[in-house]
Amino acid sequence: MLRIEHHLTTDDLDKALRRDVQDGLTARPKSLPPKWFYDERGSALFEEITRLPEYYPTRAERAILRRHAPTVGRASGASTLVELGSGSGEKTRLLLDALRAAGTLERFVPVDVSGDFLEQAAGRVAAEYPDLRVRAEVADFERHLHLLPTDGRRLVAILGSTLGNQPPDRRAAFLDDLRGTLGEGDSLLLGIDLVKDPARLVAAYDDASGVTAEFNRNVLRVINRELAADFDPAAFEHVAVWDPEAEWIEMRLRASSPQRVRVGALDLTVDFAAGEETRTEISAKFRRATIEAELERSGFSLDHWLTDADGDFALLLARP
Ligand code: AVJ
Repeated sequence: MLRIEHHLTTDDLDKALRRDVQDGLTARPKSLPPKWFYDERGSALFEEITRLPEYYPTRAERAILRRHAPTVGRASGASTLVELGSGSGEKTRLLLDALRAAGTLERFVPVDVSGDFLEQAAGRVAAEYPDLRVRAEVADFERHLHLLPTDGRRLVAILGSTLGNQPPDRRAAFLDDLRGTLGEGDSLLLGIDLVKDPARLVAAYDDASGVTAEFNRNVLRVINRELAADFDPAAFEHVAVWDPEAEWIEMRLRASSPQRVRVGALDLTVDFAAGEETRTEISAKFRRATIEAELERSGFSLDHWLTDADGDFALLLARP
């Protein structure tokens, strides 16, 4: 049984993109938010990234779930799995199966900004789990948490270290907001990538076959198409650097020669100096003590800390 709720119109998305591009390309240093990577091509490139030998997070998180999903299922006792960010793959199924085995599963609520992607993914889950009520929510979980269903015992999953793409202040605001929407009996399942050897971290974001570079440049193609811009993606080099103080990976696009770019829909002309870098993503890496403190500050307490055999990634279960 499948229902799709729309909280975002194409007009909302268009406005948000315009604002982000206007603000980001007139700021110093220039930046663009990572959420605009994910059009159809960008989503396919991300899927390809998750299969790269260098990109360990997806495999590590899947290994944790293969081993510990039953613990999560029993400990949460949830009737509703709310998945913030695309819920299409094996990880979602491992959680659904665990909740079904625990005897509590009734409903699945996948939430994503990309309506087409969500419809397809939710449709597949609904077909595979005929007894499950699937209610897909096309929404921006930074803004629409209060619109999600509140009945039943909920397990809110944020997998893939998605939380790490937000800077610390926005992350805190988001966790506060999430805490405010959860009640007694609900729980939070958070997948986070852990601090490790910088060489491995950089390799995960600068793979030898150049898939991440194409993924990074894809934001320029999205802006070209949606906002009538004339970026030459080939004139921008992919850069991935580890910031040891902030403990995050930063992806940037470096203009290899001076570029003048016209963004028609904004009536904006932007100049890039040779070598100038535009930040396109941060991907924070965590330590147990710091994420535990962040969660506590927002009113969550940590119940389970689950890692893969190599200690690369952690899945944590917390309660309000
Ligand atoms: C899975 C969305 C969190 O930060 O690892 C992968 C996306 N960016 N390679 C991450 C990403 C570059 C990503 N998230």
